[in-house]
Amino acid sequence: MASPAAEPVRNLVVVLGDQLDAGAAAFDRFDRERDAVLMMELAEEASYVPQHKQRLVLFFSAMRHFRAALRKRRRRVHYVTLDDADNRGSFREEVVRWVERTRAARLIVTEPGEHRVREALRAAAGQCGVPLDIRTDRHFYTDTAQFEDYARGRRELLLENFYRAMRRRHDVLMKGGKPLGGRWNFDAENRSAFGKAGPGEVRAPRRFRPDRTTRDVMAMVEREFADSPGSTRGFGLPVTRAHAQSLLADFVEHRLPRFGDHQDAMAAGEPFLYHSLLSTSLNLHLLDPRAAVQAAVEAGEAGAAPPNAVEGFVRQVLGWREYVRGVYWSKMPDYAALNALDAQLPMPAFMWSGETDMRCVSESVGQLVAHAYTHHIQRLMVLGLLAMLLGVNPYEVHRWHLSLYADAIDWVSLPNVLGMSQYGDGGIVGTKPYCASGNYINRMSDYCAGCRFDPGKSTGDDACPFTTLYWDFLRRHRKRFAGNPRMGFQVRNLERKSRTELASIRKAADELRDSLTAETYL
Ligand code: FAD
Ligand code: DLZ
Ligand code: SF4
Repeated sequence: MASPAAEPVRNLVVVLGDQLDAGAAAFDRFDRERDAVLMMELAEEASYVPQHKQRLVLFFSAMRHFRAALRKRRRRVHYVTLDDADNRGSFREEVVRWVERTRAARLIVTEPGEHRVREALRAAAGQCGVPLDIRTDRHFYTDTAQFEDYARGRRELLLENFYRAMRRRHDVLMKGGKPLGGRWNFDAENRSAFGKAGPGEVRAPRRFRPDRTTRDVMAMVEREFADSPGSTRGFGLPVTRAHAQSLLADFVEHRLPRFGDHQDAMAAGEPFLYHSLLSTSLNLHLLDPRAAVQAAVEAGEAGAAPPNAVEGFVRQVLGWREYVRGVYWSKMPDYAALNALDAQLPMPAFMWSGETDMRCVSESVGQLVAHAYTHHIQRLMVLGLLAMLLGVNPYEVHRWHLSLYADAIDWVSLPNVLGMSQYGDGGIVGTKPYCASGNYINRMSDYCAGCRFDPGKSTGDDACPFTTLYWDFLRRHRKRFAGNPRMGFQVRNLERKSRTELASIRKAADELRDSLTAETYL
């Protein structure tokens, strides 16, 4: 601890909970004698939305492990625990306290992952009258200025174009200036369902037994956040770089080979299937995306994984992940307020508890509460889809997502939730809304077989709420989508329905909206 008599600190390097990389730009030219690191466990970050207990354990435990790694490198670390009596609880107030305490001449931070946090740090620096040096986040392939350059002058920010540019620029899956295997994209080969036989036995992803540090954090979270969603029980996510490397190896060996075929498939009782579970490690910067991409590419070269798996995985990490970050920083802060479909309903209570007859929803929310995780297609085509069809406010959906998913950070959650899944941005991230009826879920999963509703029906006692709401969604937004060439097929199908049928669907949808949103959690 610095005492008032100690020498003033030259640079105080602020490390946020999702910046756990000793090679980050904030550490460039770090001088052990004159500089210090500041890390803070903050009540505000843990409660500005209620947060899943496993998410809290992940952040606090990974932060404490990183503190140990820094100290091992003999870097001076001021680490404020959540229960420290002097902890003022917010970025702004804690940074001010520590600048005063260490008499630091300058603050340094790697670009935060959230606009709100960047502004809080700026406010703190302004309040103390010290310069704030915000350094490029080298974790990402693309820095924010490069994305701005890329986006400038383009009418549309299509993922596919950006992805191809990334493949070229970083020479990933390229041969002689052309895409390896002659194709940029194996998307059409990423959509196999499991059929009646189901997925068979699926090997569970590697979990990491909580060590003493993690167990202390688990006890703290159970004590301090007793009312938060979920339980710390079963926590097994990576909290160190070594864990993250080990999970990557486990994925490449056991799940990557089938990742491509079944990327979009869902199965009851199978929360992880062939997904990597690497999002928390990537987002906390325990794992470099280049290492993940490289490992997949090498598996492809060795013949251990087929092209649709390798390309599918590379597209997610080198394509989507970089793209949504670029969109976030080029559109914030206005992006958060977009609500193109004027959706205003609250999030239903069953989206927190899973207590509903809709089997696809109860299964997905059940997994979410158990693991602070669901895979992509459950996010997009079950939970996100239902919220959009109902007309839940897109920022509320984002807040719910931040609450329950361990991997949610603003830069990645907001464009995915508000943009991709809710079409709140009116077509920046996706050129059309991801809207579908229960028939899609039936095709891609075994949920409907055990559900009391019938995915083919839009009215009647056993009508599937997704199907009812789907037709009503098209009806409500028909004018907007009629001119969208990618929606032509869906709009034409709507137009085939008789006025009487549409009137019954509308009545059923109105009743559903009332009943499903009658109870809310917050
Ligand atoms: P895998 O299926 O194994 O994919 C590999 C990796 O690719 C992921 O770890 C992730 O880093 C990256 N990736 C895949 N798709 C995306 C994408 N659309 N955007 C950014 N990265 C992607 N991802 C988050 O990391 N945090 C979020 O808060 C988040 N919110 C989402 C909300 C919605 C509504 C949707 C549709 C997607 C969201 N995603 C988010 C993207 C994706 O669903 C998750 O990254 C993925 O499910 C995490 O599980 P995994 O690591 O097993 O991923
Ligand atoms: C999500 C989170 C939580 C729960 N707690 C902390 C914390 O105590 N200290 C911290 O530095 N970061 C935390 N985070 C991450 C932040 O909310 C935010 O997402 C990042 O700082 C953005 O870069
Ligand atoms: Fe979900 Fe409808 Fe299928 Fe039931 S019938 S599982 S509600 S899609």
